Amino acid sequence: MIKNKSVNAWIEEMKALVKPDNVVVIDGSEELYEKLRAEACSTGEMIKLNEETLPGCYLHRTAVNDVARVEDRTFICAKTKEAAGPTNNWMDPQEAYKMLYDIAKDSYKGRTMYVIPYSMGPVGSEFSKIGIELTDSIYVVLNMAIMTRVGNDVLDALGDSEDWIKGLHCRCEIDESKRYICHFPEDNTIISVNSGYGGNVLLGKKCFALRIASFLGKNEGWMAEHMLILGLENPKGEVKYIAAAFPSACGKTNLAMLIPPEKYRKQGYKVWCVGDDIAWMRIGEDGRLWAINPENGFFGVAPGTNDKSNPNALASTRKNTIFTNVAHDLDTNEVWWEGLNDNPPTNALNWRGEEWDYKKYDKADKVGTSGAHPNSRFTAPAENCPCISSEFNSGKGVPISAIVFGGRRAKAAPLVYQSRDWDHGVFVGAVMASETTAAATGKVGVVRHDPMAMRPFCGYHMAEYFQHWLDMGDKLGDKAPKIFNVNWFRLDDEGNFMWPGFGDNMRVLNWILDRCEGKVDAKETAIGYVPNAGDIDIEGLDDVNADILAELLNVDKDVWTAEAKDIEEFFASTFGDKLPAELAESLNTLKAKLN
Ligand code: GTP
Ligand code: SPV
Ligand code: MN
Repeated sequence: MIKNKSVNAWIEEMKALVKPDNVVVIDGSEELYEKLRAEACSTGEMIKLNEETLPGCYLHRTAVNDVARVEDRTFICAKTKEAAGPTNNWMDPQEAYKMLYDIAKDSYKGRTMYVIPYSMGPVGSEFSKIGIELTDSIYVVLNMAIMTRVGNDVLDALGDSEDWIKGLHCRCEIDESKRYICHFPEDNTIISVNSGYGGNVLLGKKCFALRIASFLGKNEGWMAEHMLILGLENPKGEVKYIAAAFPSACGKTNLAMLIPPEKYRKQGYKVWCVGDDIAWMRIGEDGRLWAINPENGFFGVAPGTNDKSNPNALASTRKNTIFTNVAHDLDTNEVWWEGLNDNPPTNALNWRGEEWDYKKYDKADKVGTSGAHPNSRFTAPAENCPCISSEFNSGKGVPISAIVFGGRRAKAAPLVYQSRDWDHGVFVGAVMASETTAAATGKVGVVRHDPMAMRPFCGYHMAEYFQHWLDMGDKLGDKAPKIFNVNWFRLDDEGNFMWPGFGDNMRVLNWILDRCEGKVDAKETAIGYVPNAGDIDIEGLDDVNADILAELLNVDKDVWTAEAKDIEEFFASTFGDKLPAELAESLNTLKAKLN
């Protein structure tokens, strides 16, 4: 059925290893998907939800020990440890293959091998890249069918080419102690064993589109980034595009689908979503930076999504969506999660599939007592999104005016600031830090350095990645996007968010675009340009007055002196003398300006 020789040869090799009972090539047809859905429902792997209120929607529960990315079990198996760099786990490729093949051996016995030909990016676009994922999970097939472009036309576009990414996924026994997510950047290969959760097994996403693609991008002169892409349309109908990198569960999906405050809507402002998680960016013929979203759907955080915080995301999940690890309302056969509304179901199963009493919910023990897991997710087709950009399927991408970094910082980072220039912007991205979230296993709420929100996703030495950013800036010259940093998560002394966030983040995006167009002045501080009082519109905000805004924009000398010390320690202990000189210089400038 598959004509490509290199693909066939690899499938034969993998069949001999994992020994499936049979092989099914995913052709992209609705008939085949329908058959697989029916099979998954018959085995209990998926539950069909209320066809009237949630047509085409399903619920899936992963194993209780398998609910998030496993960063400590994720490896970059480059030839040398040095090539993987200080921020990645490393394993020798030969040792890794041997270990993984021992685990994978015979693991498809009694199971079917599904062959998923998929394209990251519109099929046939110059920007796009093709992968083949082998999996023994129908859940993975059906998720990949939403998240990527899958089927025969991908094989047609591939033709005889040997330029494609291998991905082997084996569920095995979902044994945590043998769970490994391994990347072989020099072989264009990904192997994932003993997991069935999203980012560990939907190999087109973090594994390919970030870890492998970042390595390809460095070698080929482009960028693969953990960024949303949005278009902001002004009342004149002009659309300007912004790409923003925030760590996992720090607001990318929400910002990408933002609905402007009423006052702005009335004037004619609109936000269009191009992507909510990953951007591939190249320099176009005009010398500007152009971006595509390589994905075809949203694998979004469910908790907190509601018709006020993110109506567009909620609307995207009302049909043909797969829900993972949310609560199941047995009365209505619908789904529920914390923050959806104030009416938790009274006859429901929690994310583990146990009878659940919402009255026992304890905020301090979300994993133990909540209906939905804090990292429960929806997999929704991008085409469902009411604000999907008309450029979403454009093979050419969209031109980026501004790059925005951001994270969860209770104190240090102000609401928004602008870097002095591109190189300083690379520093601003490199010194990002954020509180950890439920998107990865491990402790939640600990501040860690997460440069460019790429710490878990950069497929090579991060100091070289910084250098690649600097090199891209040299090539872009005066056509480079302007670089900013935002923080929606600043807390007051009582621990409340000081900024309303969500739709009101539009007020900050407006300042950012005004800066890009040279329409507004700013105040120079030690860390960069901060808005002048009065240039962030707070009209109509109940909880933000001029004093609170001043506090939100304040760059505290003591806090930043401590921050500079912490950055210095991070740079020295992590990168040593591999740190590009431009970043060391920016740090010196920061220290000098603080004095
Ligand atoms: P990944 O899919 O893991 O990469 O996450 P993401 O970056 O797309 O994050 P998402 O938009 O799903 O938001 C994660 C959490 O942050 C949700 O609980 C949101 O409610 C919350 N959040 C998003 N935007 C804001 C904001 O502007 N202010 C506040 N306070 N919370 C926000
Ligand atoms: C993230 O953790 O950044 C996600 C979800 O987008 S996952 O696909 O699991 O990586
Ligand atoms: Mn993400």
